[in-house]
Amino acid sequence: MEKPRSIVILTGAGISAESGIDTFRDAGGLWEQHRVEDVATPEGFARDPELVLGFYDMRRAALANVRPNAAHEALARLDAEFSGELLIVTQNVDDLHERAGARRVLHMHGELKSALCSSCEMRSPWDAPMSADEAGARPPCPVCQAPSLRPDVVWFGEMPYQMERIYRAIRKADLFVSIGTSGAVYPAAGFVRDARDLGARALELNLERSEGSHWFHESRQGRAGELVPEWVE
Ligand code: BV8
Repeated sequence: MEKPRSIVILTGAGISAESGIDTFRDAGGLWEQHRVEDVATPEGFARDPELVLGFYDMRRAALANVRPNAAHEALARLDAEFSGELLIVTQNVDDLHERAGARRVLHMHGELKSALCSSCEMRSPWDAPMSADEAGARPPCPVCQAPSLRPDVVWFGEMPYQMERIYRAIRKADLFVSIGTSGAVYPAAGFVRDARDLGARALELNLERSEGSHWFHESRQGRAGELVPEWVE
């Protein structure tokens, strides 16, 4: 294939696995410790806010102990060197793409290091616990001071962020690359079909075949830390 002019890259938990961040569905993954219905839905948050806030506090705090891996670093090099259109759409809520130096990153499911206020609906950078302190007080929203912060992540049943911007990029893409995702959750899992229908070439780089592998022109199995630098070079 001649050099692509416009690339969309979709990443999932598998790209951060070698950095030591649990994936969702692999054995011992995040969901195994908590039922997804309990911690990644608005209903779960309404039912037990402290359980959900604690789940995200733990994951946010863990970011201090992990570093980007060779896959994040390869994508950051691509971002710096590729003169065409490039968008890294990540389902991940960690900050490893940015810490590797990537700039054209879109977090469609939000970010651990951001807080959303249920009162004023403003989002603020956040890197502290959100659950109540020993006096039972929740931290105030940096904008309106209300004690109504929630994790700025997209839960099941909630609309992912910047979908129009993502579909605009997919419409222009002549290459769609999916890295480290099980293809289990929509609308992200459907992007490969949209890209193919619009004429893009579709490549999957994943540890094992995923639910969507059959939609890709090419699917390579292996660790992202090896496959991504190989592909970027
Ligand atoms: C919406 C953020 C509508 C929070 C997440 C029935 C049919 C179709 C759809 C639905 C349905 N019922 C409900 C739905 C919709 C639902 C959905 O898709 N459900 C699924 C379960 C069927 N989707 C939604 O609700 C979405 N919203 O549809 O809104 C709407 C419309 C209008 C108005 C309002 C609303 C929102 C979904 C977002 C949920 N939030 N995360 C948080 O992080 O806590 S989802 C979460 O799981 C991730 O963000 C990601 O999106 C998803 C999948 O996880 P992966 O990243 O793929 O990780 P996983 O562990 O699954 O896989 C890891 C992969 O890596 C594996 O394949 C493994 O082999 C590989 N791997 C491991 N190690 C390595 C590796 N690869 C390479 N190298 C390695 N070393």
